[in-house]
Amino acid sequence: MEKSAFYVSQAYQDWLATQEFSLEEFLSSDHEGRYISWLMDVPELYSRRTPGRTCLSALRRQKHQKDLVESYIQIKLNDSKGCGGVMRVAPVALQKHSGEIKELDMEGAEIAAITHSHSLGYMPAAVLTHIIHRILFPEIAQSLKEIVLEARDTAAELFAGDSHLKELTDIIELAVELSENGEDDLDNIHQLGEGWVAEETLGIAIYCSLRYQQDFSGGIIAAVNHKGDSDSTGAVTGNILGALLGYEAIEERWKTDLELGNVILEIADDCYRCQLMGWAYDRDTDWNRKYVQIQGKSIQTQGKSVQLQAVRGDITKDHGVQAIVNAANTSLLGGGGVDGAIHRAAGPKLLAECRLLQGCKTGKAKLTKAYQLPCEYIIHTPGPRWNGGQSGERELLASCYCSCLELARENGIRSLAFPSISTGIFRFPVEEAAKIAVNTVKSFTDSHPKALDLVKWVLFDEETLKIYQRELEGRGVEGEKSVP
Ligand code: AR6
Repeated sequence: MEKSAFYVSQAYQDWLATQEFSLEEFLSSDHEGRYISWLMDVPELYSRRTPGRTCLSALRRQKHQKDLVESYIQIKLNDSKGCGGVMRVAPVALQKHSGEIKELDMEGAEIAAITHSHSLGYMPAAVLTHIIHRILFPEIAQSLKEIVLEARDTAAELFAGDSHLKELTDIIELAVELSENGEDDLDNIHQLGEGWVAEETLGIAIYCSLRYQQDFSGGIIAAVNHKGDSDSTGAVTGNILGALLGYEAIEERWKTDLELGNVILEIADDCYRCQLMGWAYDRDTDWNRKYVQIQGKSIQTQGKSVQLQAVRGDITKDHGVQAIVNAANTSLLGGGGVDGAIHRAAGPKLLAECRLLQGCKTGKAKLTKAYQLPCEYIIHTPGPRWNGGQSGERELLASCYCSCLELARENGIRSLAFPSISTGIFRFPVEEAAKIAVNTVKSFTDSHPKALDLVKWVLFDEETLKIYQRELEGRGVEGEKSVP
């Protein structure tokens, strides 16, 4: 399964907090490291707007889950086929997907299944995902009706053998048929049901969209004027007609003064930009910061205490960290030692990005992407050149470590690897450098216990490794040995 359902489930936990706490309570409690989205900074969201009970109870049960769930469809949390799942799934379809469309449909179903475990709760989400994706990324010219029928067929294939499948395909077919009969909307909609359950919501939305293919307002007005769950049927109809007709087709009177309209547009823009980058968090650092690792949280590893390690190796190889530190010089344009190795391994794009940074002062740090290196970021810090110890070298070296750790924290980087800064070409005595390095990192992690998961030193030679290990052991941390 794609990771997206896991990320959505974590974002739902953010939302759950807004239903359980006021903004003041949230801010005054110890939630650092527990939430992921910038939306937690939007005060209006801390408000209960009759959330579905199924949804609340499903999310409360998942509260303490930390690991990647293989399939929400397999984990039955309830037997609900309420419309909450299908109603929230439309953004999945915005992905420019390179594989088969049924993989995306399944992703939609998986996301609906986070809260609704009955197959009629999640199968309609697969159908809606399919419809919206085909509208936005057509492979051949197809009418909306053809798309709907294709979505039905794909669901029939995906969920073959499900005992409720026929109820879903029947309601889709009925919606298509009714949309062509010329009768009154209300009578037709009531034949499809009231929209409280997902297959009815989908049926009503398909009906309204087919009937009002050129008329966004007409479709929405039909979808919200019946005695059932009209906000849900209106929302799903809006998903389909919005994809079909575009933002401009939404009448101005419905867009002006829309509550949280700016927040909605910001999320839409973020989705669009992230999609252009192939949903690659490392390329779209804004997305990463706003939706994946905000507040220094890495959702796969939350809750563990910080690990400090010294290992022997080449820092340009894979050490399972998000960022590596480069012992750079103030030009940031490359050099010898570890700096040269990092530039060679990352490729020429690193130098191109470094040129834009206009250097860096000794003791400070700057961040770049990692390009061909097996991590996400490089933190570049120019260490001090050893000049007998009377020129503030010790303070500057400590400042290198502090600046790197601060930068990591600000960017949600939870694991990083340092080389032995300044002890090569800059000739800082290794014993003293190791003491400063370990002391500085230790006091940072003591004062920010939730900011990081792992700090490693990746040391090139056995002698340097032994010195760092001794320092770590002296501070009660056991150094881990590894073969280069
Ligand atoms: N992986 C891990 N450690 C390494 C690697 C590697 N691939 N290569 C070298 N080291 P140095 P400095 C170790 O000289 O003293 C550059 O020209 C090395 O054995 O790289 O801070 C810059 O542009 C030593 O223990 O960095 C600056 O001008 C440690 O990394 C200047 O050198 C640091 O050695 C910075 O000098």
